[in-house]
Formats: sequence, structure tokens, C-alpha cells
Amino acid sequence: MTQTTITTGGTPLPAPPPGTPVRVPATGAQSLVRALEALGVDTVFGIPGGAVLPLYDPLFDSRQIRHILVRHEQGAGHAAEGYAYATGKVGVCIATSGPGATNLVTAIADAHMDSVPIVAITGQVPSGAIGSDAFQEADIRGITMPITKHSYLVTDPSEIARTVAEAFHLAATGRPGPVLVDVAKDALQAATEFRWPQQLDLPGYRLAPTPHKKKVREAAELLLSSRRPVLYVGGGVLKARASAELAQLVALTGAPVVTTLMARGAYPDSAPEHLGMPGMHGSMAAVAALQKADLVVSLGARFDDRVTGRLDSFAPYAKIVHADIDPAEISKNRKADVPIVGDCKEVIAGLVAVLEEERAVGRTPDLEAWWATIDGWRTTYPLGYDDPADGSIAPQYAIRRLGELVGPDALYVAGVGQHQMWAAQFISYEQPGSWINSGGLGTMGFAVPAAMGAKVGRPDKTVWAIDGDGCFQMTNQELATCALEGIPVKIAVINNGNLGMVRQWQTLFYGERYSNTNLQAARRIPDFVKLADAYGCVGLRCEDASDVDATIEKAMSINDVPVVVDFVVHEDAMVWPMVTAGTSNDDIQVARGIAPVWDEVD
Ligand SMILES: Cc1ncc(C[n+]2csc(CCOP(=O)(O)OP(=O)(O)O)c2C)c(N)n1
Ligand SMILES: [Mg+2]
Repeated sequence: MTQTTITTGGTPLPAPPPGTPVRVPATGAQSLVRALEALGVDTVFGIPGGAVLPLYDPLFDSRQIRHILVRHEQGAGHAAEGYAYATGKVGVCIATSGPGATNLVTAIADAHMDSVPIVAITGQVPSGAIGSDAFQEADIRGITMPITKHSYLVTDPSEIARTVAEAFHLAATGRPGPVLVDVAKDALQAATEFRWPQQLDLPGYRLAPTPHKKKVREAAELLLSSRRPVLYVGGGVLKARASAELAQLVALTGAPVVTTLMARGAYPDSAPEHLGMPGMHGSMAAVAALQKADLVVSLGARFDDRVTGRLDSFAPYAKIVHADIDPAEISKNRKADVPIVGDCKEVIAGLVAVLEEERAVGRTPDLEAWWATIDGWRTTYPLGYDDPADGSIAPQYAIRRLGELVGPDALYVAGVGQHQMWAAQFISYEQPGSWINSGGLGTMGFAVPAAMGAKVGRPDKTVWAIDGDGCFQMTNQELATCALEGIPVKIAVINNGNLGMVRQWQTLFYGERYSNTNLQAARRIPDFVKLADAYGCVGLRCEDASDVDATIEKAMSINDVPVVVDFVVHEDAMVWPMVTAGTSNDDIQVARGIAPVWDEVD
């Protein structure tokens, strides 16, 4: 009577906890809270307001759900994302109608681009007022339609529980993504009956099929016969929790691995087969290996323009195996020779099974010559940077030391800009899930609230945000939330006094005309140490390279309150290597004006 299994397309969802009633009188709002409880939600991030107030009343009574009162709805959205990244569960954010809901839009778009499972719950004006330009009315469903996996407007209170159950299922399964549930105020207030759905009816929603055996075998054959393969690993491998299978695949093939910005940590950076990150700011070895490959096996990656450079010159000699859970990705940008639709975990396990059989009969790839070429690139063009002559801090140095002193068990969350690229390049990610960032949308302001959400989800982990001075000023108000709610995140502000990544483009492409990128760091407005203090956090400043280690150690010793470290760094540092947007990866520069010498590959 109390236990039900939800099925959709034959896939059972986790049953709600024992004791969850199947039918019970409730208001719409009560039934929404009950539904969240039944789905195992323990944390939600939000801000109340008129239209969503009826929901906040029963939420006050929930003993299961902790509501974290943020300072800006964008923070709630990114916190839900950070929570989802860190836990693998669906993150939840709540906002009121109108401006509350529109403040969520950036985070929803971010989750959409990076396939992050979140459910955004918004209050809507009463159903009778919808369409009348009522106070705080915004058609949030219409606004978010192109940036959600699915969106609902609920006006019938008896539909609330089922809708929430569906929303969670849609957010978490298949290719994950954000789902919006907009609920009219009168539906929240109305008396109804909480009804836990016996099954979900989602016609047209098909979960990925089992990977096609013939295609998997074809891909395995190509891996055996190719002489210059590259495993191009994307965020889908992390979403599929397929790192163990990937490690087996690498062990069986000995093939080089590149991990995209979204996949850092999917394969250990320290492993010899790992060439680093491909793309605009990728390592020379990773970019070159893709350009010279005769086979690219794409696993949960999407041939993003930041990876491919000018598409028609990307990996020109390579056959393409493209495995993805979302059939819409396959051949979207680059035509696949071997398309495989399926969950990466199953695809890679399938490849491993075939390759094991073949190994048993003595067939293994021979990549000796390929590795000799790759090792040449690696030794000639390692990632590097120059230390400023004046003793000031190279941002890369501060970030590298942070990674070395903090170690691979922490979670690292980045903002967007130069500091993000350096954090992707100079920290060694050894574990899946240890790197969290905004890849597809490139959302400044992501780091502080996402770190907050990650720390709430994994209180056992040390969580470091590596943020830019520009990004930090977009969402640092969530430090108040962190301080009051006991969420001791650590923030390293890489303070170069500029919108550095934009400045870098101005240096390179706009004749050093620095239009509106200088944040006037010398005037210290705001002073990040004082700001941290004002928010109830500990603020530390580091301006000299010789103090970097001691400052990081000091920050590591403070675990009861949030810590902000203001690393004042040199403003002229640039991110290298670089492939200029819109150009070919063949035109990569390893430093300003320095093109590598490409080895001939037979
Ligand atoms: C919300 C948003 N606005 C604008 C941009 C464009 N943009 C990309 S990087 C960047 C500069 C970031 O500055 P900062 O946070 O100081 O990082 P830095 O590059 O200096 O490390 C800007 C403005 C963006 N990505 N996101
Ligand atoms: Mg900056």
C-alpha cells in the first residue's frame, strides 16, 4: 500500500521511502513538499516571494528538507548545479514568479549547456491572472523553453505530485538536464489529494537503447587496426560514471586519452596515457594528437567549437567513432563513421569486452611509433609559464601550488576566464568529479554559489573555488549564505585586476586597446579582504610569490568558516597554448607568436 515503483518505458525509478502514502488529503503546496520528500530530496536552495509563499509554509515543517536561503536566485540555480555535480543527485532550486524566476535563467541555461540535472520550481501568478500582465508575472515556461530539457506549467493541484516525479525522472535520466516546474499560486493553495503516481506516462521519452553490438564491434576493430588513435573523452563519461570502464579501455588499447574541459578528472592526469585537455587552450600534445590521428573515438563529447577549432580542418586524417547517449549529438558537427547511441558506461564496457576477446587470441594494437611522436610533442612543448621578474605572483604558480598543496581529494570549482583555464591546466585531477566548472555557457559568477552547493552536498570534502576578480564580483553575496548556514568553502580569488580573458583578446586582436576591461585593482574597490570580513568569512591576502604556500596552508587550517584568499597576481599573464577562435587547430601557438614545429606523421 505504501510502496510504489514508478516505471517509464519499463525503467523503474527508485521507490519512495516506506511510509509515503499513496493518497492523502493535502494542499497543492503540501503535496509538492511530500513529493520532494518521496524523491529523497534533502536540500533545496531558494528565495521566497508572493507567488511561491504557499509552498514555503509547508516547507517550514519538513523535517527532511533543508532549505538554504540564498541571496540571489542565480546563486540558488548554480548551487543546485554544484550540489548535483558533487552528489550525482538532482539539484533543486526554488524562486518566486517574475523577477525571481527570471533570475534563475542564467543558471538554467548553464545547466542545459552542460547537461546538469536540476529541477527549478517557480511560483506563478494565480491561474486566472495568467496572461493579464499581473504583478510579477513572467512567462517563465516560455522564456526557458529553449534552455530546459522539459518545462511544465501546473494549474491543477492534483497534478503537482506527478509532475514533480516526472520532472526528477527527466532531469536525471538519459542525457541529464534542467527541468522547470512552474506552479500557479492557486494550485499551491487549493485543497487536493496527494497522489503518488503508480507509473509515469511519458510518451515519446525514450531512454537510450543498449549500444548496438555490431557498431561496438566495428569501433573495436578500428581501435585494433588504427595506428594513431585518440580517445576523446567528454563530460558524458563523468555523467555515466564510466571512469573505471575507461581505465580498462585504456589498459587494453594503450591509446592516448584527452579529456575535455567538462571531463577533467575522468581519467587521472598523472597517468602516462593522458595528454591533457584538447582545444583552444589545450596542451600541444592533445591538440596535435587529434590533428594527426587516424582514429578519434569520441566518448560522451560533442565536438564543441572550442575543441575542434575551424571544423573543416579538425582531425583531417581521422575516422570518427562517436558514442553518445543523445542521438541528436551524433554527426551534429562532424560526421561519424561509426555512430553508437548509448550510455557511455555500456558503450565502453562493450568495447572492453570485445577487446578482451581479441587480446585472448593475440590481437592488440601496435602504437609504438605513435607514442614516439606524441612523446616528442610532450617533451618539446610542455605546459609552462613565466615567473614575473619583479617577484609578483604568476597566477599559474598560485593555482599550481594550490593544487599541489591541497591535493587530489578536494573538489575544485572554477569561474570563467583565464583563471579557469589555468585551473584546468595546472591542477592535476586524479578523480572523477573533482573538477566542477561552467563549460558550455561560460558563466561568470558560477564559482562561489556552485562551490556552496558542492560543499552542502559533500560536507566531507574540502571545496576550493578558484575565481576571477571579475567573476567573484558577480555572485560573492552568497558568502553571506555560506557564513550563516555553516558552509565553509574556500575561495581563491585570482586577482589580476582585469577581466583578464577579455583583456588577453584585446592584447592579441585589438592592438592592446584595453576598452573596459580594467577593474582598477590598485584602488581596491572593493577590498576583498574587508569584503570577506563583512560577510563573516576570513579574508587573507597574498601579494608575494614567496608567501603563496604559507597563505594556502593558513587557508587550509581554517575549517569552521568560509575563507577568501585574495591572490594579487600579475596582470599581463596570458593563457597558452592558444588556438585563435575560428582558426584551425593546425595554427596553434604555444606562446605569443610561437608556432610549434609539427613532426611529419607518415
Ligand atoms: C556573465 C558573463 N559575462 C561576460 C562574460 C565574458 N567574459 C568571459 S571571461 C571574462 C573576464 C573574466 O574576468 P575575471 O573573472 O577577472 O577572470 P580572469 O579572466 O581575469 O581570470 C568575461 C567578461 C562571461 N563569460 N560571462
Ligand atoms: Mg581577472
